[in-house]
Amino acid sequence: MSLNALTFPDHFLFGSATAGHQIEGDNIHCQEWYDEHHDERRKAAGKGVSGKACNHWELYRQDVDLIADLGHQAYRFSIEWSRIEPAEGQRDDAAYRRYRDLVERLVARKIQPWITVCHYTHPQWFQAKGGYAEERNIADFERHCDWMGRHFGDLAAGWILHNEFNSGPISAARRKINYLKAVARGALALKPHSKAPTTYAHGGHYVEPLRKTDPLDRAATEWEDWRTNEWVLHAFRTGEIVHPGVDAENCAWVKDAIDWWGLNYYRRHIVDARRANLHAPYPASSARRVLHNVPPGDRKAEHLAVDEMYPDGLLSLLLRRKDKPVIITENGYVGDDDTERIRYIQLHLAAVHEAIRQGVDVRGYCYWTTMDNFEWGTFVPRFGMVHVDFETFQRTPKPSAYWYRDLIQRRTLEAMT
Ligand code: IFM
Repeated sequence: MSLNALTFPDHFLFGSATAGHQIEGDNIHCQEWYDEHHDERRKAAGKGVSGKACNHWELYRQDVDLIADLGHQAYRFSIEWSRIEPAEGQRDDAAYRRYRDLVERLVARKIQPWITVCHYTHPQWFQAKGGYAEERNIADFERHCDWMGRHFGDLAAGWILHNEFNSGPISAARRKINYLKAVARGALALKPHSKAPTTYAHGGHYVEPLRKTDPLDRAATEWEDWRTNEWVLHAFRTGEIVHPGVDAENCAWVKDAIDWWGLNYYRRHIVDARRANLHAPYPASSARRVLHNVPPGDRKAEHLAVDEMYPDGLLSLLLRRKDKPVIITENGYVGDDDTERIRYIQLHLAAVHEAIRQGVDVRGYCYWTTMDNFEWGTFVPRFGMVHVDFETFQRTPKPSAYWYRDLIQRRTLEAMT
């Protein structure tokens, strides 16, 4: 494998990303927190609770300093709706001031704040009303976006309305469609208050047929691609919402409601039409293989283990997004082998560079994730560039954090052989 020196355009942003529930701790008014403590099925599946997470709620000042010292130009993070509005119609001013201080500190350190309005977690009161199962509840999110625009619109560099709603099961079609409409209505509500671009973080679900010439595998791959990716791109491009299992709908206001494409990407998915859930194991491939890099015994962690790095999947997803600017809202390596983390970033940034060369207007890259965090049920898999001791909350940058800082200064990926 070889990689020539690749230079990124001056306007390209190098940054990192987090989500409130995964780092703040004590996010007690959200449904996720409630479920962590009361959902018996979740407990039976061996999932843990977020607790204090990284205690970022209290340590945010030192975290901003750390992110600045590591040279990041952009920082994607979420402002938790359930902290801002813990009960319907009641705002928590102290929580608002703490987030405002975070954003002001980022701006003071010349780090662009990319604000996620909802990263999976919802206020309990919103879920009690049915959440996104009920189309009428989108109005609550729209109202919240208007409030967010009025309170953070002067400083936000970008808005990510929702995270990875695109790829849920067919049975959740109605809910997925309501998420899509919420992204569109939320983006339109932010517009009067903010010049910053709006987007959502698309869970980049790169799919390939197991047997390249098998008609069933090919058809199943097309189907997977539509129900996970293309239905959303098509909706934002045309206003037509076409999701399997639901009659199509025309919503002119959805067309071009967002300004940029946001894209999360981790790995490829192999489709086998002869399996009930269509997902096949990775075939032996020439792609660079990495070790199973999480300890056995933690089911969630095992599920995240990566068999390979597949940057071509990122390139392919980017090449489908030539019509708007793009920001990579997440891309990251899970595991303790920090040398492999550097290799993962190198390979994926090389794919980003190639996409730019081929005409995609990619404006930035946010590594997932700034610091080790709570991975929705477990602290075992570590994605961070900064190691976190979950007992003492001590932060220790890994070698990859310093490597990334040097890359940001040089703006050139060094040659790799
Ligand atoms: O940690 C998650 C994040 O919340 C959403 N995207 C995938 C990440 C890694 O699993």
